[in-house]
Amino acid sequence: MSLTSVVIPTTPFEGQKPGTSGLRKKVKVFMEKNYTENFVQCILDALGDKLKGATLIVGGDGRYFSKQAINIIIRIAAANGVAKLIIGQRGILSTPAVSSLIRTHKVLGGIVLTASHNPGGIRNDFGIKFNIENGGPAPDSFTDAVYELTKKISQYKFTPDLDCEFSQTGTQTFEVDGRQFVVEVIDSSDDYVTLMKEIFDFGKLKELIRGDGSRPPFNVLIDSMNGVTGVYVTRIFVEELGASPDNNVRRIIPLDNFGEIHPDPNLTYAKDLVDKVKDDTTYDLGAAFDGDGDRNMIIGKHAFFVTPSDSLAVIANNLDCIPYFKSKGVHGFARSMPTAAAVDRVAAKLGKEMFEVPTGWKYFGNLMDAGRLSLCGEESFGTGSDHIREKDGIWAVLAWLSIIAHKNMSVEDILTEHWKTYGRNYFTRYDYEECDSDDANKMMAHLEHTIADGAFVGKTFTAEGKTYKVKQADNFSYVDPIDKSFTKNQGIRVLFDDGSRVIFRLSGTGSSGATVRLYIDSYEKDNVTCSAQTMLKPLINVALDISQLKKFTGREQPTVIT
Ligand code: G16
Repeated sequence: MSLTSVVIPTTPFEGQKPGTSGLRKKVKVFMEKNYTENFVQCILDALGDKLKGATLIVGGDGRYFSKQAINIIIRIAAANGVAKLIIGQRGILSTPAVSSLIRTHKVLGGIVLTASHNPGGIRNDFGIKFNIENGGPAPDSFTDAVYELTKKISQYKFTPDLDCEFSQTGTQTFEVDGRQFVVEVIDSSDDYVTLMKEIFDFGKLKELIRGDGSRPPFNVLIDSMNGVTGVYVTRIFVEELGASPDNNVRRIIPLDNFGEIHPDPNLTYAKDLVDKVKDDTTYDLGAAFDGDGDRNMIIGKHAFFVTPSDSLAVIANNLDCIPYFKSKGVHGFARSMPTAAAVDRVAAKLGKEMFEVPTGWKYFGNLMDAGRLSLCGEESFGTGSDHIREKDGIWAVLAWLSIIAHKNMSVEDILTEHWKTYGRNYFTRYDYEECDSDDANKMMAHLEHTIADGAFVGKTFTAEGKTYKVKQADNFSYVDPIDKSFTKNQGIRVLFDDGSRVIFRLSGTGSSGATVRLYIDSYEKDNVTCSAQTMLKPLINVALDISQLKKFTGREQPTVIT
């Protein structure tokens, strides 16, 4: 049957400005008449002439409203001359899997339906982001263009009678306006599993998890937090590596409301996992992922916590345990600005280039494409390499298991050995979620004003008997070394003369209100086994003093401490 597209008049919505990683709003906002349609049309318009005849990947973490959004995308894409959509079965694709598929199939890009670690369900969040040809999140220049289009959109193209099933794999062909339009529904995990098998030695990992003649099974507890990784965890950990479906994995069925939990792998929202690993001392490693599978948290026996900054440094120091890097070689390392500088010390020792970029995975892409970056990470529980252009939760756990298999050491011993070699960057992050936006903006303005005072550099602050002298203070900006694009206002940094730092930023991933993030980082050469909260207390008090955070936000305590 030949289908005909129509043009539907619409009017702009305010606030369709993508944040750190795509547009994230309450589900009810996306459900408003034409809201999703407008945004999807603007993404396609921003692609310009390249769109006609192109192929796009579509999928996401399966959260509430995903199926409706995919139906909208199918009908708009067909009407706009897209030749083919490759969709994950039931709309399910993790964010790393989308990145991999874009690269494997060499297509124009992908539309990812997720609000990542934000809660899902009808009362919570939905999100849409676009990933470009290299597999990575679209750069600011693209998302800015989309935003400009959303402010003046007056119509979108739609194929109302196009009904397309995506619950089963297979290829469907339609004729729309006399052109062929193909939808290929693929298995959600095949491509990703193949990629992981190319990167890691699955035989060795299986021996670790199942045990062999020389050592007992290494007991893991992998927690998908009811998010999309359940599909991949089942394939990789249970079917390929022989983990027990009863004892080694949990919450592996993706639910559209994540079972009413906050699918964010940190010590607060993954406390359940932390408690289990603490209580059951047979567990050697626990790991959790977020809703769309790009974040990860690693804990060792007795729930020994590995900060994401340390995780990155340890992986950097042990890349020779991973076959992929042995064959491809190791180029530079990178981290986002608020991430503690532990990896910088590894880069210095190994003689690798080191980059410090703004918060957001999109800032790593150009460096990887230019062959200057192999491994990078962020304090926000993101770790990944140039195998794709997104951070990758499952990859990070497989990297850790490869290191453990190679060194035959516990997570804690690996960390302790690392700190003895390099010293330790003590790090903590305080999040003050859902603050009033005006209050948060006033606090940031106060900080801008404070650091602009010529007398601020050189000033001293004392808390609990420790004195810190300001060496440098700025609002972080970045010039991309490859395309020279300039990004400013990326967070207020106060650097002290002993190497400690405090950083203030507003989150770019929330859907309402403002989240203030306070990052604290301090380096110790020898004193490496203290509690981070004790060690950093004076610096935290200095940060609260400089920012006047309690006065501006009315908050006595953070909502999340990492
Ligand atoms: C997203 C980006 C990350 C970034 C994080 C920061 O994470 O992909 O690169 O570090 O946001 O979040 P915020 O702006 O809230 O500090 P995700 O996992 O939400 O896609």
